[in-house]
Amino acid sequence: MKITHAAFHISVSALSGLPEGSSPEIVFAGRSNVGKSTLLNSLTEVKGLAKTSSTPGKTRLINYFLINNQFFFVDLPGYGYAAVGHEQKAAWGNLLSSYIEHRQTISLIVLLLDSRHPAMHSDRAMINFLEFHERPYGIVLTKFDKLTQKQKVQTGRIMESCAAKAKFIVNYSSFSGKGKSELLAHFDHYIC
Ligand SMILES: Nc1nc2c(ncn2[C@@H]2O[C@H](COP(=O)(O)OP(=O)(O)OP(=O)(O)O)[C@@H](O)[C@H]2O)c(=O)[nH]1
Ligand SMILES: [Mg+2]
Repeated sequence: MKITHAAFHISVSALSGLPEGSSPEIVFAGRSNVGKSTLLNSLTEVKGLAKTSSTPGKTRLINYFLINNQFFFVDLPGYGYAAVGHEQKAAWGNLLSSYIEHRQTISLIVLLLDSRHPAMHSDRAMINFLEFHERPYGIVLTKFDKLTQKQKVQTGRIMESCAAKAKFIVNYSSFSGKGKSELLAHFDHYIC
């Protein structure tokens, strides 16, 4: 897949505000600060399209970006962000889980895991959730540029033992562009 056009479409804070129609959606999910928004900017090559920050909790809404006037990339708020209150956390959790479980137009969920700590409790819970609801998902291991050789081997072993139903696992660096063409090639299978 080649991305020729990318534009912000809409931000929503409730399921009732989601776009109508049948355009397919590729959704980026993962813990806060794992690099979802940065990956979206790297894939589209539009700097600042999705807002990024070194402080966790930057993305607070479900953000839709229209790609090639054909389908959506969806940037989600991260889970596991400690600095928001319990109530806010529960509200986000409910919104995100309902969205992922029920939204018919989702064609693929891209679960981003930090390649240095790929199997944290919240990530395993997310993988179990996706597998239980039989949602199609693939994994991107982010910030691969930060790994030592030893960590690369360890991460590979850990990933073999969880995420049995993942359609793909891609090692990614938004900074170097590693994994980009591989990931875009996977997307071809989910967008007709
Ligand atoms: N070294 C390195 N840093 C990265 C990479 N991708 C993202 N980062 C950094 O990670 C931090 C968080 O990036 P974001 O894209 O805002 O993370 P997010 O997952 O969207 O975070 P929330 O919106 O809070 O859920 C930023 O400081 C990025 O510069 C990468 O591939 N390599
Ligand atoms: Mg973000």
